[in-house]
Amino acid sequence: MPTPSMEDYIEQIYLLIETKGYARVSDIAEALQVHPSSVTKMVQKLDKDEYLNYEKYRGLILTSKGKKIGKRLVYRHELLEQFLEIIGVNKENIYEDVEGIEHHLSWNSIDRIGDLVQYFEENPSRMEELKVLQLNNEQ
Ligand SMILES: [Mn+2]
Repeated sequence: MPTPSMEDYIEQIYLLIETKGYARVSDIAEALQVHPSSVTKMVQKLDKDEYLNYEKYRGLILTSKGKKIGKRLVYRHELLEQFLEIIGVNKENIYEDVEGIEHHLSWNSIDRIGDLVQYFEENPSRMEELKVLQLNNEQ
């Protein structure tokens, strides 16, 4: 099992490869706001644990294990953003809140949150009821 920090790296590497086609150490450092030497260290660990293959001058590619996990981590992040948006969390809090909770929920909880998101998407009138309730609570 990857640690929370490893999950952050795998998630960002997956996103970078998906959007740019490649993930350089400098891009990962920028995305995660860390020093490039920390990235190199972590990338070596991820290579050792077979999440990716890293060659100093040729860059890195995710293994099938790394891709599979990366995809799930990106899905989890996006699902939690959708969830917080549905329950009415202010837009400016959503990204940071997801970064704070995403590593600490079981996949069981993620799946049940997925059901709830689907439930609200399929029943927009319930979403309206929730908004009315929230407006009443704010008064
Ligand atoms: Mn994330």
